[in-house]
Amino acid sequence: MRALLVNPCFRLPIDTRTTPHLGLAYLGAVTEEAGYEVYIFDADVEEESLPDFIRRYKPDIVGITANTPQVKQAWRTAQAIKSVKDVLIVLGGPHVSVLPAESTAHPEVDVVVRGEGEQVWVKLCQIVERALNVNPDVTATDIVNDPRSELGSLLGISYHTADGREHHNPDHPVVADLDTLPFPAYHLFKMGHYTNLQPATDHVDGAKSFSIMTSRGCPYRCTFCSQSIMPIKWRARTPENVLAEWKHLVNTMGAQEIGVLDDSANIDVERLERISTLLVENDINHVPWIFVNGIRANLATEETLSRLKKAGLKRTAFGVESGDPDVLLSIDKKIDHDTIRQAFKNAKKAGLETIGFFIIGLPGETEESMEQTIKFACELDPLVANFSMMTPYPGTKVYEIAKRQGRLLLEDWEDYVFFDGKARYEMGEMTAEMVERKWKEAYRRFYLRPHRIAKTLTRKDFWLNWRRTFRVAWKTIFPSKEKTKLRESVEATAG
Ligand code: B12
Ligand code: SF4
Repeated sequence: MRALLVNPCFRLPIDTRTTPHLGLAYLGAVTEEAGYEVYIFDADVEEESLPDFIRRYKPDIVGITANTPQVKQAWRTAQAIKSVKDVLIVLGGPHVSVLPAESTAHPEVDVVVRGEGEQVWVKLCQIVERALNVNPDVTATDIVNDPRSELGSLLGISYHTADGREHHNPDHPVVADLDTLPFPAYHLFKMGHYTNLQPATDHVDGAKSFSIMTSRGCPYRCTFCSQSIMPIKWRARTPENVLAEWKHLVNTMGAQEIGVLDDSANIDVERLERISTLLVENDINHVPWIFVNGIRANLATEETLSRLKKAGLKRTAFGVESGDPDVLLSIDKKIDHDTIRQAFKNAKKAGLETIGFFIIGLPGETEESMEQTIKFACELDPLVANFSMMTPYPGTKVYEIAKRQGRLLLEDWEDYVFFDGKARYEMGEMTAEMVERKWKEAYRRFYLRPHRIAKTLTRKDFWLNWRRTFRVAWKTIFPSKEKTKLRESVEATAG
C-alpha cells in the first residue's frame, strides 16, 4: 500500500520562502508507523510535475492539505491527479474542516477529513488496503459508492456518493494522549530544498530552524481566530515527551533554533516550567527558541518568564490585538490592557525580546480606536510589532459578523492572505480606505520613530537579515504586480 501526501503549491505574495508542513510531517509519521509506504510531495519544492510523479509512484491513496488561500489549488491538484489515476483523494486542513461540503461538491475530491487528521487518515489507509486485498484493481469510485463501504461508519469524514447524497459523519474524537503520536517525520521531506525550516526564527535562509508543537488547541474563543475551528479542549504533551523530541531536534537534526508553534503554550504554567527545568538539566538550553505565536499575557509572570529565559527562550509573542478597551472586550480575548502592560514589563525584565500582534479593522472599529491601537503599540514598544488587517476566515465569529452586518470585499479564497495591503471587508463607518490607511500608518509610525531606527540598526539579527527585511517591507507596501505573476506560476504547477 502506497500513500501520498501533498502540499499544494502556494506562495504568499510577500515572500516565497518555503518551509516543511508540520501537519503533513505528523501524517507521514503515523502512516509509516501503521506500516505503509508514504511519500510527501511538497509542490513548493519538487522539481517533477505531480502528474508525472503519480504515473511513476502509483499511489493507492492521496491526501492533500488545504488552508483557506490554498484550497483552490488543492482542488486543481486533485483534478490533475484524477486525470492520471482514479485514486482515493482525501482533503484535510483548516479550511475544508469548516466548509467540507464546498470541497466534496468537487467531483475530483472523494473524502474530506474534518479536524485533527492522524487517526482518521490511518483508518482511511486501512479501508483502502482492505479494498485492494479484495480487488487489486479497485478504484476510488468503487470504494466511495460501494453500499457496504466502511466509509459510512468512519467518524470525522464528509463525502459525496454518485446517487447525489452528501454524507457528513459525526466528528472523530481527538487524540486523547498526544504522547502517543510519533515525532514529525522530517526525513520524508527534502530538507535541503527548503529555504527556511521555521520562518519566524532569526537565522533566516538556509539555517536549521525547526518547529515543535508541545500542545494542541486553545481554551479561548477569540472572535477573529481560526483556532475556534478546532476542539476547545487544550491538550498537552508531557514535559518528558517534549524533551525527547527537543533532544532529537538538537542532537540528531542539528537544530540551531527552534520555533514553538503552540497556540497557547502557557495554559499549564507548571508544565512549561518543568519543560524549562528539563532543557537546562539536559544541557540543550544553548539552542535559542522562540514562541512564534502569542502566549497568554495573563499567565506570563516574571518568575515563569525568567525560568523560560534560562531554558533558552529568546523571544516571546503576545496577542494584544487592540488598544481600544471596548474593542478588546468585544473580541472575547478575555484580557485587559493593564494585564498586557504587565506581561510586556515582565518579559523585558526577564531579558526576553518581545513581539506584539495587533489587528487593524476589527468589527466596530473607528479611526479613533485604530489610533489607540497604534499608540498602545508604541507604548508597549515590543521588538517586533506585527499589524495585520482583519481577515475574516470562514468559521470565525468575525466572518459571520462581516457577512451579516458588513460587506465582504473578497470572493476568491486565494485572496485570503493578509499581507497584500488590501482591506477584506467594510462595516458601518469603517471603510476599506480607512483600514488600509491606518494599517500603513501603524507600520510607519511604529518603526520610523528615531529610537526604533537606532535600536534596529544596532541589532545583529537585523544585519543578518537586512536584505530580506527590506524585501518584505517593500512587498508589504507594493505587493500587487508580484502577486499576479506568482498566481500564474502557482496555477501552472497543479497540472
Ligand atoms: C506555523 C503556521 C504557519 C507557518 C507555516 C505553515 C506550514 N507550512 O506548516 C506560516 C508562517 C508559513 C503560515 C502561513 C499562513 N498561515 Co498559518 N499557521 C501556522 C500554525 C500556527 C501552526 C500550523 C501547524 O503546524 N499546526 C499543527 C499541525 C499538526 O496541524 P495542521 O497543519 O492543521 O494539520 C492537522 C489538521 O489540520 C489535519 N490536516 C491537515 N492537512 C491534512 C491533510 C489530510 C489529507 C488529512 C487527512 C488531514 C489534514 O491533520 C493534521 C494533523 O492533525 C497554525 C495554527 C494551528 N494551530 O494550526 C496557523 C494557521 C494554519 N495559519 C493560518 C493562516 C490564515 C495562515 C496564512 C493564510 C496567513 C497569511 N500570511 O496570510 C498563511 C498561509 C500560508 C500558506 N502558504 O498556505 C490559519 C488558517 C485558517 C484557515 N482557515 O485556513 C491558522 C489555523 C491560524 C489561525 N488560528 O488563524 N502559517
Ligand atoms: S487568538 Fe490565541 S487565545 Fe485567542 S482563540 Fe486564538 S489561539 Fe486562543
